[in-house]
Amino acid sequence: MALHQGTLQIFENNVGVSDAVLLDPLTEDKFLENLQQRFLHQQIYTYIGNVVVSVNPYEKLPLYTHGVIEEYRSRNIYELPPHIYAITDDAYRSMRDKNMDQCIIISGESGAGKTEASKVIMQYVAEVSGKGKDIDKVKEQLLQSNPVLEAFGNAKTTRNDNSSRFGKYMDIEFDFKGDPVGGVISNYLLEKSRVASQSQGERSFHIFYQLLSGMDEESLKELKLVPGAENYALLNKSGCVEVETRNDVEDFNAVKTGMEIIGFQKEEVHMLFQLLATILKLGNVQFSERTNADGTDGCDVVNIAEVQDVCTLLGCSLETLAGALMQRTVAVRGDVVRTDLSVGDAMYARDALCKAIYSRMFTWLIQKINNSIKVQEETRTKVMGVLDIYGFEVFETNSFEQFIINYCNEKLQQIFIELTLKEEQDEYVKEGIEWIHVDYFNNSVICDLIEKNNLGILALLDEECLRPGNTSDQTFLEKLDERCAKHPHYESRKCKKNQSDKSLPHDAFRLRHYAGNVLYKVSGFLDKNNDLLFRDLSQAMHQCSHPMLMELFPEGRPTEKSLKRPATAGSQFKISVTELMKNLSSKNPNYIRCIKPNDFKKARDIDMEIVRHQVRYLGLMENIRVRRAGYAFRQVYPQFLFRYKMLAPETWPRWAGEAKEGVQKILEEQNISKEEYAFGKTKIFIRNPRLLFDMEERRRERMHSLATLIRATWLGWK
Ligand code: AOV
Ligand code: MG
Repeated sequence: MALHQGTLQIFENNVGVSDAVLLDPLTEDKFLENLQQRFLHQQIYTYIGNVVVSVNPYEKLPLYTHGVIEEYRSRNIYELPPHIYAITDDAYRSMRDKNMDQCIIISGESGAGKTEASKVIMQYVAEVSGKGKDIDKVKEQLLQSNPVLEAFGNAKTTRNDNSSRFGKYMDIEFDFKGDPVGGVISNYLLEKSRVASQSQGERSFHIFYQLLSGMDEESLKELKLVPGAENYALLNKSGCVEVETRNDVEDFNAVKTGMEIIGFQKEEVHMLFQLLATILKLGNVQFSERTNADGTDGCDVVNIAEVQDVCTLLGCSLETLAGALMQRTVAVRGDVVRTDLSVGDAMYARDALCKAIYSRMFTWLIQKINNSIKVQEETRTKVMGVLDIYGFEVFETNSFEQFIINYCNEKLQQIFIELTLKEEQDEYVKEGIEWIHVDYFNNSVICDLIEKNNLGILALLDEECLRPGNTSDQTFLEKLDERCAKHPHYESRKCKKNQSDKSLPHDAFRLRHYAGNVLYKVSGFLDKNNDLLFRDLSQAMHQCSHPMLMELFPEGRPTEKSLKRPATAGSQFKISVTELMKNLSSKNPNYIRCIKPNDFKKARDIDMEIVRHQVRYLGLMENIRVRRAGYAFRQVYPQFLFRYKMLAPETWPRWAGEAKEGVQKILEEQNISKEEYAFGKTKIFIRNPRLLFDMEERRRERMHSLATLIRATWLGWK
């Protein structure tokens, strides 16, 4: 069916209300019912003003075809049913025609559909922008970065079979014509602990399984590997090797093709695979206890052949690597001594090495992609950024990683609140209309609790990591209990207010996040924040003849004197998140708010309580209130005039004067109090959507009587 012009027409063609701002009455139940009704009719997108709310359908819907793209191309946002294409098109055109840098911020909990949405955006931009040999190459490279990054940075979790385990912000850069000329990807803290272990039912990063099932046996042999993830200690402990919804063999081929298109050299791809093999082999290395003559503990490698294989892969001597795995060099009063590691310490060091190799390799990969998609300074003029970051997470056991991920989501919520209000305010100022203050829940109190200089949880964690003496996760918790006990969003067993709360164990603290309460077990916080690798290991890596490793472990250079402590993981993350927020604030923001309909990854199943929870923490009702508190509806004068001109005798059938005056005539004719609307410079602002419903009703009646009149006249003629 052809879709007509006109803002409100769309509501008639749609199930429910396409823009929740126009809900009447506006209640949470009504909002949810509307989402549900639409979802059950495969209308997964709904607007709140210009924000897209997207409910994950968990099935392929015919929403992303070439034909649909053509429909949305260069149309106004309200002309067609809500779609990511519509806001992408709006953002793209504002960027191209008004020279405004844009960003699209996608948020929502794990599995809600953020990564899929980011791909939909990229697909749209690629299709509607210009064509040509060079442009097509850039587009192809940008698109191909997805399968490659997903292979290395995504994994199956209990919440999502393809969960992003890193945050990604991608700037797509355009020339003055609006054609893509390149891009820059920034990544945020990869969850590298997943390399060493995974929770039951989860997997490590996809690439390991892809390699082991997709690579031919001959090539695997060259990498000293055998097919089958079950053969590797790092992959066979979580009870999950295969995932029904994923095809590791196909995906492996896609990754190889992707790397080729992006411009990876054959040798580079080979080196990456060697490092993956190294990690898998190292993971298989086992240690046995040994008691030294002086009574101290030491260890031996049980399966030295595995270490030998790694040495062959990396080009290093067995003595160096085995030595670095079993011993540690320490400086004691100016003397350098080697001490043996206990089995526990050796295992810890081995895992730390696997994680370090993987995460540094990931950073290398991003740099490599960035180098390929980089543009010449002169051609770049405008930017569209797409943010797809890990969603808010609550698992059975939550650790440092969830703390960091949830902190990031807390910041995104903060920027959403700030910018939505700010944008609204700016529009009022621009249109010369008085701004009315709106009350809203400001989560900056939680952000402060986490990030405040010297006082926040991150600072206290750093303090505990850097403080000499016997510090541990437990002393960290004690410090938190002491400093944060009074904070309304902090809870722990030690706090007076929570002493009778049996659901709070002694080794955890709970944060009342904007999105819900999360209990964090402190075990591992210090280690993960410290993120240290024994120097012997970094030196061993640097000594390898493997060119990539040398680059990845620069601190292992023998001449590297500085034992300067690298910044902790937490403080690095805080810095990059702050930068990200600054970057996003400098652009015109567009939002996609993703919602997960159920916990079973099931199509056509919408659990209203689960959705209600997300609607609450995404602050969607507040979002609607902000839009409605002042003037719920606004439209440029000519469009408004065109739609309602039959409601006033002066404007019907034709109005020759200024559009603004015509609109004034129409509104006067409706006998509405003057406080209900305001005249901006280019738009009419209407306070209560009810008014529009009434006008729509009158319009329908008028159309009906006009049609009757025309028919009667026609019959009369006959
Ligand atoms: P996420 O990015 O929000 O989670 P994804 O975008 O990976 O979630 O979506 C999870 C899964 O839901 C996908 O693998 C698809 O199977 C399905 N899905 C999502 N959006 C759509 C859609 N528009 N159409 C069809 N299926 C969809 V996380 O990365 O875990 O926070 O860290
Ligand atoms: Mg994702």
